[in-house]
Amino acid sequence: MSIALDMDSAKNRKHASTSASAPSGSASCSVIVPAFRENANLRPLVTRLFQAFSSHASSSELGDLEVIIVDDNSRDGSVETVELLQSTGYNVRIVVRTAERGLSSAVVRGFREARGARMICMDADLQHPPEAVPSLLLALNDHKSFVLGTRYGEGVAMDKDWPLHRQIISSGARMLARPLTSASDPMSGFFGITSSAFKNADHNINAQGFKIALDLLVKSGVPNSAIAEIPFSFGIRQEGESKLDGKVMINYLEQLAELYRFKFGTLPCIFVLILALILALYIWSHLVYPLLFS
Ligand SMILES: Nc1nc2c(ncn2[C@@H]2O[C@H](COP(=O)(O)OP(=O)(O)O)[C@@H](O)[C@H]2O)c(=O)[nH]1
Ligand SMILES: [Mg+2]
Repeated sequence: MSIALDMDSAKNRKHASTSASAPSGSASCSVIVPAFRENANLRPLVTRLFQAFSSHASSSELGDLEVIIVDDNSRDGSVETVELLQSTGYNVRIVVRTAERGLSSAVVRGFREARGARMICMDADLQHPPEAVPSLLLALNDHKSFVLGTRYGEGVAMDKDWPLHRQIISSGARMLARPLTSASDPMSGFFGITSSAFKNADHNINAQGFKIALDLLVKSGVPNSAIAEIPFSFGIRQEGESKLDGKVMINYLEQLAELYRFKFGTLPCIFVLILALILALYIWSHLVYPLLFS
């Protein structure tokens, strides 16, 4: 059985000593799945992934697949589900973290554990279609070291049904990331990276950051020409509930500030901020104020 347990207490240590074992075997492709209380989604996710992988026309080019679930001690039967899947021959393992929590750090942990040269990250809740994974994996090659599943590509009209305020927030958020990357959907949680590009970023990664794909895009130094984009339709969560809370905008702005400093340096950022403030003051005092109050 391949179950790795992180330990933060004597009780867990005792449990770990009986059930943990080192992973075995090799893989050329790794799929990383951060998961918190996703037991009901794990079986359909893993079976659909392997089905999509083996039935793909280019499956021989892809080689072997491993799936790594990074679970934050959900205690909802996820471990038992993975054991069952393993016993029926699926190359899947689960890392149960007990000392750490958080989506980005779970993804980073999975990438560090992975043995594939091509690595994909996807949600457990089936909002990212497992059937699209082979296309993302195949998009990674010597010239493309990053692939993004984009919700804004051709043929995908993902936010046309959203209320106006959500559409404005969504395009505003993407616009703010524009100076950092040309990618159309850098906030996507469905993305892939080669193991070598990941190693380039690893020492700078902010594992507490908000959107890990955006962090990796900036910190791996992957040029815009090396980013592939695959449009996909964002599905509906199948089971369980979203773990996102109301602080998303603040978390996103904090992450942008860090990435702007990383990419452009602190002084240029302060300079641009002061210019933006002066411009905002000018617009307020010369255009908005006279229009509203005179
Ligand atoms: N390991 C781990 N996974 C998480 C955590 N928060 C969210 N996830 C997983 O990350 C994926 C995306 O989270 P979700 O709540 O669906 O976000 P949403 O799709 O933006 O609503 C799902 O597979 C979650 O189970 C966390 O703190 N730790
Ligand atoms: Mg989700």
